[in-house]
Amino acid sequence: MALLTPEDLENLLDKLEYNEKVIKKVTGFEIKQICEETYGTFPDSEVVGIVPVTSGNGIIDNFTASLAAIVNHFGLKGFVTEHTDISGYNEAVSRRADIIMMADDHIFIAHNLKNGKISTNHECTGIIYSEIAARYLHADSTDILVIGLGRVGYAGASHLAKKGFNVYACDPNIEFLEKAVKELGVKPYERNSGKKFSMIMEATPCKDTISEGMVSDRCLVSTPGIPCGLPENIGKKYKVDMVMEPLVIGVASMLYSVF
Ligand code: NAD
Ligand code: 2YH
Repeated sequence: MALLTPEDLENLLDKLEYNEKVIKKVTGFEIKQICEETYGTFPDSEVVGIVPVTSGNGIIDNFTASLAAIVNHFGLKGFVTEHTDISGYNEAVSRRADIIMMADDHIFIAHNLKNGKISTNHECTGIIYSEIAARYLHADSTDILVIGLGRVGYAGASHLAKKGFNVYACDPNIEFLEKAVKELGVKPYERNSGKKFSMIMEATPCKDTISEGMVSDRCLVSTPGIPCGLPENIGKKYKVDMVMEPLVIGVASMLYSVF
């Protein structure tokens, strides 16, 4: 599994500001509004305790500090515990956190201690990026392509299928593709089919996953994938709008899902 790097976390709020503008332009909504409507929730002055976790590859420089900045950006009070791991968890509860956020190398969770709701970053990231793609104002049909059916992409495809979209998907992992066909009713996307999309959600850890044959003119690519799957020349040639941001949008989605 790909871990975030300290470089991914540089200038997060600048990247957010750019993406806020793109999201408003392509959907007509702000991220907060999309989260509110997706989960039917609103913030209520929750306090968020963020616990650094040392297991596995250990602390990622700036990860918990970035989470605190994101929490504050969305109008909540966030603090990073002085202690790590179990001691940090105990400290967060003692300091009256309503929501605990913490991540190891495999999973990143938000747990609301007041209402018992728990969310994962991979599922909430899939939901919010697919929801952004689904709201594209200039979509030419309800056909949408999901590239990558791992943890994030599967959650996105599932969200879109539940919303009634006509979901096409591809993944070199045949088991993942067959599972999505069987459980979600997605259609396998054939690269040589000539079918192009005005809405694409990309969720892979690979470059250049988006090829010229997939994109229609002025399509929207909504992608949490790191690195970017859209080659620059294709983006320019087809005047693609792209939503791509390494952490904040997914974290906003996690918070709203547990309010
Ligand atoms: P994952 O490893 O569970 O799934 C990735 C999937 O992509 C795999 O099933 C793989 O077979 C597939 N894939 C690889 N190459 C492909 C190709 N050319 N075409 C189609 N599918 C291909 O990973 P994940 O947890 O789902 O995360 C996906 C990406 O999203 C990673 O880069 C991760 O770092 C990133 N991520 C970003 C955020 C964010 O907030 N921006 C949050 C979570 C994850
Ligand atoms: O980046 C990660 C993993 N890829 C899980 C995220 C799921 N999308 N984890 C962050 C690890 C943070 C570290 N333990 C810390 O600084 O607390």
